[in-house]
Amino acid sequence: MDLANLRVVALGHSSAGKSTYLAAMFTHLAAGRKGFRMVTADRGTADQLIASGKQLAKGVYPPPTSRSTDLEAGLEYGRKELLGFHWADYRGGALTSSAADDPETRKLLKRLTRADAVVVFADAHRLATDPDSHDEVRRTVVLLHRAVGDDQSTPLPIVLAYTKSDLVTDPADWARARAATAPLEELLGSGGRVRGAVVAVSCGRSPRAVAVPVLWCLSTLLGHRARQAEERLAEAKEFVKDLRKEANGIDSLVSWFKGVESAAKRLRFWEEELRESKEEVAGLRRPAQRLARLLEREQRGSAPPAGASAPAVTR
Ligand SMILES: Nc1nc2c(ncn2[C@@H]2O[C@H](COP(=O)(O)OP(=O)(O)O)[C@@H](O)[C@H]2O)c(=O)[nH]1
Ligand SMILES: [Mg+2]
Repeated sequence: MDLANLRVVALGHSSAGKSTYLAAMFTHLAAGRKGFRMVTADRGTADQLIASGKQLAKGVYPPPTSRSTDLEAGLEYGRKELLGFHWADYRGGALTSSAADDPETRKLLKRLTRADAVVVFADAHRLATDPDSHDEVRRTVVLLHRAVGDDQSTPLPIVLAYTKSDLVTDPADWARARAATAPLEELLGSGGRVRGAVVAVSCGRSPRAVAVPVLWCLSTLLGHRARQAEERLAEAKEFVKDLRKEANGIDSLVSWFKGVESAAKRLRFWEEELRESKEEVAGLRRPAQRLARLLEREQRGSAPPAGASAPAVTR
């Protein structure tokens, strides 16, 4: 995992609402929130996203396009770039084809095995009304198992975003939609490296939770890196403390005599480690805490109405 180049895969059937989401999310975060700001070097794309974001705020949806929207973006804290990510959007094809040799499926599988985070877009309205959409959910679960893979050392944030939640008002419809996605919600709560979240999103005039899916991914990964740095710092402190006791003239002489590395030399190494990890922690701790707080704020009221089984959010 490289915090400057995180790979986020957006998965969802065509017309699930991926492009609309991207515009709403980017517009919301590019305006700046609690010291964080989303930026992109690609001015053309930024202008386009913000133009559709502004239309969305008026209740005007962009026409559906089959084009997939990719975005290279960063999240700034203060004026400094904190992390960078690539948002890759996957259209329907690979979700409906079960042939593993289909080129689009193969490409998607490759992307998924390398993904740092995945956002699954599921059209809540369609799930409630069209039984054909249920097969897609099952297929998504199969694909996601590939993303989870065997490597257990890094967390994998996976968000299930129910889109068009403004169109689903009847609790019975929500129950139907959530029953259909139960296998997916189960995977999200399955533990291991999976850090699952379930969110009801709406992008129109009364936007809901538009920042949550992306912030969940970024905050989970940043938090993990910050904890790793804290652990490294604690380890370096211990070593330095012990080695300071050991490093003296006699130790140097004995080590030289035995032909082993002296405590003084190891001390120099661990002092350098200590300095580096102090610097790393200083750069990560505060932004990670702040980002977690921003996520918490944006998450309020974002859980979908209760459905079949799984918990709304798992950590
Ligand atoms: N009511 C409602 N409709 C939405 C919402 N998001 C997307 N849509 C509709 O879904 C259509 C397809 O969305 P799009 O983002 O192009 O889907 P994509 O193929 O997954 O990128 C849009 O043209 C809108 O009409 C939403 O939050 N609420
Ligand atoms: Mg699209």
